[in-house]
Amino acid sequence: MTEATARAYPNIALVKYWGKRDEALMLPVAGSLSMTLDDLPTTTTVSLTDSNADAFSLNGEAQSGSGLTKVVRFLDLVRDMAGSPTKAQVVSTNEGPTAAGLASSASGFAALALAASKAYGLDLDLPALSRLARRGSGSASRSVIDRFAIWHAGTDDASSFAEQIDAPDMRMIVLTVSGQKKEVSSRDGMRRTAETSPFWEGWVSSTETLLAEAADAARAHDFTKLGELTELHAMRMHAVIMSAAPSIRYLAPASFAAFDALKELRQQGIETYGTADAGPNIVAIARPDDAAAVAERLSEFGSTLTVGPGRGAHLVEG
Ligand code: 2P0
Repeated sequence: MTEATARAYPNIALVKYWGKRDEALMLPVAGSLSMTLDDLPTTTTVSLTDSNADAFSLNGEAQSGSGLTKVVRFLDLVRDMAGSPTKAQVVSTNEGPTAAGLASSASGFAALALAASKAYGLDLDLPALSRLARRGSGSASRSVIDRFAIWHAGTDDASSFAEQIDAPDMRMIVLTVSGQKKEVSSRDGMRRTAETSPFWEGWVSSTETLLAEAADAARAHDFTKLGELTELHAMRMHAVIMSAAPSIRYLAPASFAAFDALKELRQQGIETYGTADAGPNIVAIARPDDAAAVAERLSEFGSTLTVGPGRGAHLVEG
């Protein structure tokens, strides 16, 4: 096969990834746990070409600069594995606005890992595909996996990959409070936090402990415990991020107001918990039957999208 098309979805972490122990290999300081979404896919076709350079187009626009460089470096990894010098054309489409604040790098590199490995004739098992996707973007290691994923931090390339974990069925209500591009990228923000926060060691060690508890709660289908740990871990992540110098603050006033609204809903008997990535948008989790009530309450703060657990990266017809 010299051409392959793959699709992958973003994922939202319940236990967050924030920090690398090895930037070249993209090894995280701690493990993480996420849900792969069933909406906002990236679809990517990789075709081997006779051209003397790789080409990459995203949503119909030819890419140059850092966007192209990231893809070329990733293709170099695949060419090393396959022992092939051949260049490739990569055509990628993101459904759903990148500005929704959902990491398109996760769906993007998960789809690229599968499409490129197939186009170059590699037949990778799931752990190998997750390891490869990780090299493009850490969180992409989790978008390879169906439904819920635990990314084992590992200590080297071989031991750092995601695998499926059982978890209670849930919905995520994604609240977009701002479509603005973030000021500090996750990659730069992680580096600055690790280099300057006096609380860094506490963040790393407490994440490992909390991940073990969250994984137990997920396997036991204990939604309450998993939800409490999810919100707690998001608060800890934003706290350590704010403690960087110069300080980084991703949450906006509307983000805090939305967390307060989730607390009110809990007091009214609707169990929902929140998390937030490297931006002001909030993602609430709820049992399926409660999702509509949560979405209605959150719509006061911006637009909402309700999603469920979705498929990991998979091949589709081109
Ligand atoms: C996560 N984030 O666990 C956390 C929470 C953002 C906040 O994974 O440098 O885009 O490409 O490995 O994967 C964003 O980090 O960063 C992320 P790189 P990535 O979802």
